[in-house]
Amino acid sequence: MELTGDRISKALGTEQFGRVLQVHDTVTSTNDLARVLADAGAPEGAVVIAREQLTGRGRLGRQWVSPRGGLYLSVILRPAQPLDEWPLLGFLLAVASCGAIDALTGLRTGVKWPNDVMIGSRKLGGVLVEATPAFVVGGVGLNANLTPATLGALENTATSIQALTGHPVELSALAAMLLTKLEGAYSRLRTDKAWLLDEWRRRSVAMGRRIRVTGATTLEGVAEGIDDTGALLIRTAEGVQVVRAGDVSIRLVETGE
Ligand code: BT5
Repeated sequence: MELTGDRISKALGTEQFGRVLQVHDTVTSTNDLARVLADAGAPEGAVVIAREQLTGRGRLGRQWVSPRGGLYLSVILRPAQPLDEWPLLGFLLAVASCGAIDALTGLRTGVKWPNDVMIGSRKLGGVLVEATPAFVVGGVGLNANLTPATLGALENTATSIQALTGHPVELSALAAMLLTKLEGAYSRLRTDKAWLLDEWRRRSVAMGRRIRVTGATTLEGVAEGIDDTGALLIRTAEGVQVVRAGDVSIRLVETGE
């Protein structure tokens, strides 16, 4: 069943998120369109969705492979929290994505720092948070109904809901469930940051495992968790190091044990 604004609206359990909604067929990047919309004064919770993206992007200028069958969604946020707490919005989007997928499919999804959506060591989705002083655009890409053929070169590191469950998920229902979970989590974040951090920790696939951090710094050690600002704690031979999101990636290191 095709993804449509009508189907999403009917399934929404929100007051605000997704009530201003654009659904496009093909776009460059939903984050770009959402930014234009936000600049023009769109309210918090306004959403842009596309059936495919031509230049979908990840963090640090990386590409996000965005063929038909995936969900590509960007939401405008105008958070009241201080700027230094905005990194938590990435956790929020990842945790809400997990909640939506689990509720609709019965899968048990996890997260990998800073905000990958995972099943085991395979990537099922990603989150891109782009902030300006006036607003934040939160982008989510979920591999819903992608086949191994459409995943192409990513076949060994990525997976999709369809590949895992054996049947497609309804994209409009997935979008509506994601927005419903997101609105609930976002309003909870105002008074209860601990809930979000706990939920993220509970879903972490790397906790206690050997990881390698690459980027501005290169470190290898055991993932100890996250602190209350969302920074990653990694135990290395030199002690516990704090890694902030930004110019870094982490990989699970297979130890063969
Ligand atoms: C992310 O970046 O994981 C954030 C992805 C966010 C995509 C959404 S879609 C809606 C909105 N509009 C956009 O233009 N973007 C957002 P990062 O952590 O940098 O991961 C990127 C890396 O993941 C790539 O370098 C590939 O290795 C891998 N990758 C690319 N496409 C993938 C896919 N569809 N599934 C799994 N892995 C993928």
